[in-house]
Amino acid sequence: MRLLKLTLARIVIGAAIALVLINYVTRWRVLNNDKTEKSGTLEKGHDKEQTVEKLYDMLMSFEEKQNQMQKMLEEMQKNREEKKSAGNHNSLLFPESPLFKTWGRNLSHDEQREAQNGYNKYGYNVYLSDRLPINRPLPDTRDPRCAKKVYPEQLPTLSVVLIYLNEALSILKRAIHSIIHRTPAHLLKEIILVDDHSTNDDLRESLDFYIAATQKQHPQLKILRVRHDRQMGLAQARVSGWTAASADVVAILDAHVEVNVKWAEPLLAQIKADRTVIVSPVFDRVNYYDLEVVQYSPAAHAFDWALWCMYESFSPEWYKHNDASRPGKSPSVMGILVADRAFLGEIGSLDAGMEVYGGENVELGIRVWTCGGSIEVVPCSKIAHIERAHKPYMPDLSNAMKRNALRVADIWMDEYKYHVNIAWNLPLKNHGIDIGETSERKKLREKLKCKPFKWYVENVYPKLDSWTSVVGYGGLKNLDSQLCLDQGAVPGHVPIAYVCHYYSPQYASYWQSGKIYIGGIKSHKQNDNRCLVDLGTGNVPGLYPCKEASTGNMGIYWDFKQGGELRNRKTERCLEIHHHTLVLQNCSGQQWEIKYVIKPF
Ligand SMILES: [Mn+2]
Repeated sequence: MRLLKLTLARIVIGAAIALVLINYVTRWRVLNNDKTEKSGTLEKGHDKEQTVEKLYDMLMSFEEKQNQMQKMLEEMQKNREEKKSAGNHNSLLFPESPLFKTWGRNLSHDEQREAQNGYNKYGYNVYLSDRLPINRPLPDTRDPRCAKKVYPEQLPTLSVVLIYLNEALSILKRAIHSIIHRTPAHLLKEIILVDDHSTNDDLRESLDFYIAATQKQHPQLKILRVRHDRQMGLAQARVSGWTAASADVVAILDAHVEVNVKWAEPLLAQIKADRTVIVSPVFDRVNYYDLEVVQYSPAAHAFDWALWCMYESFSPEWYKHNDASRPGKSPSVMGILVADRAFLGEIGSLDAGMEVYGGENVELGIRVWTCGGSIEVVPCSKIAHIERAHKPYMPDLSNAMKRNALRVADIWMDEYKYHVNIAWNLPLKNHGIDIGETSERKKLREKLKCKPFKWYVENVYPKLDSWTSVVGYGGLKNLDSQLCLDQGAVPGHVPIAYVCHYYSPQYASYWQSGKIYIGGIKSHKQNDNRCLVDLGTGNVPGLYPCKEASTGNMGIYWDFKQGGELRNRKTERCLEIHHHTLVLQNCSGQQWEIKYVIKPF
C-alpha cells in the first residue's frame, strides 16, 4: 500500500513537472518564433533550439519511465484487486452495458461511470486504452510459415494514411507508435494523419505535442496532417490522404489499429511483383470491451447484394495448397487497402461521390477487377483492428449505405443493378433517393474500357448468386384482410399473418419457378433460402430451407397472379387468412398482392 502511494505520488509530481516543461516549451516556442521573425537573432535561436531539444529528450524519456511505472502500478492494482475481490465485489452500475460483459468487475462506481461515458462516446474501451502502454506488445498471430519468409531488401517506399473522426488520443498514439516501430525505417517515408473534422479536444494540442515530439525522435520520417473543416465522409477523406501521399505505395488504414510484426514487407513485395494488385492485410479483432486481440484466419473480402461487406472463403484452389500463408484473391476489400500510389490514381482512386460511410470498398473492388487490376488478401501481413460497438459517423449508417449501394449499382452493375433494389426492398424506379452526379464516374468507366459486371460475377465472384428469375418482390399482402405474410418466430417453421410493415421478416419474393421465399433472399449460392410450403397434412403452412423442402417432397410451388389467389400446385389448396390466422384450405377466392413486380407473371 505504502509503495503504491509512493508510486502515485511520483507520477503526480512527474506529471506536474511535465506540465511545467510543456508549458515552458510551448510558450518559449511562441515567443521565439515571434522574436526570430522580428529580430533574426539566429545564434541565440540556435542555443535555445538545443535547450529545447534537451527538454524534448527529457520529456520523451520521462514518458518511457511513466509507461514503466504505469505498468508497475497496474500490476500492483491487479494484485490488490484480486485480494479484494475474494470477499468484496463491487456491484455493477451498468449490468446491461456490453462494456462490462466480462471486463471491469473490480472498478469502483466512479471508475465505472468514467469507463461507461468513454465507451458511449467512442464505441470502445477508452478508459482501458488510456491505461495501457502505448507500446504494448501484440501476440504474433501469423501462420508459422510467415516468420520464415524472406522478402527482397529493395522494396517500394510506403506512405501510411490514417483516417479518423473523433478517435481517442491514446488509440491514435498507439497506431502511430506501432507503425513507426514495426515498419522498416528505410521503407516508411511518411505518415499522413487525415482528420475528417473531429470535434474532441484531445486531438488538438495534446496530439500536436505528441506529433512534434515523435517528429523530433524520427527526423527522417515525414508526418503530415490533413484536416477537414467539415465532415467529408470516409471515401473523400481517404482520397485526400492519397492525394497528400508521395511514396511509391500508399496504405490507407483506419486509425483504431495496431500493425503487427513485419506487416509491411509482404504487402510491398506483392505490389513490387505486380503494380496492379491492390492488397489487404488480415485483421485480427481487438475486442472493444477489453482490447484483447483475437486471432482471425485469412479469408476473402466480399459483400452481399445490399453491398454490406462480409468474409467469404477463398477459391477452392487456394485451399488445395494447404498453406495459410499464401496470398489469396478476393472480390473486394473491407476498407483498409494498400496500393501502388500511381496505379490507384490511374484507375480513379476512390469515388468521391460516396457519402458518409459504406459501399466505397465494394466500388473499389468491382472497379479494380473490371478495369485491369486485382485484389489480394495477404495472410502474412497482420493488423489488429478494433471492431467498434458503434461508429461515430452517424447513429444509423443504413441510409448512407443504401444510397451508396444504389450509386455503385447505377455506375457499375449493368443489367444486375436492380439486385440492389431487391436487397434494400426498394421499387425499381422512383425510389426517391438521390445518388448524386454519376456521369463523371461513368465516363471514367468508359475511358478505362472496364469489363462488364457480368464478367465480374462469372469470373471473380462466382459465389454471388444472381436473382434473375425473381418476378416479384417486396412483400405479400392479403387484400381481403389487409394483413401480410410474415416469417413468424425464428427459429421456427410456421409463417404468420401480421400487420404489414414490409421490414425484413416480411420480405417475400415470387420466382419464375413458382417458389416463394420469405424473410429476404440470400446473396450467396452456398446459403439456402426459406421456402413457403404446403406439407399436405393439417392446415398450417410451413417455412423450410428450400433444399430440405424439395428433397422432403413438400409442396413448394405456387400458382399466383397479381391480385389473385395463392394456390399450391401439389395439393391444390390455397393460402388464406381466417380469423387473422394463415390456413391452407379449399380455395375461396382470397386475393394476394406482391409489392413490386419485375416482369409480368
Ligand atoms: Mn475500422
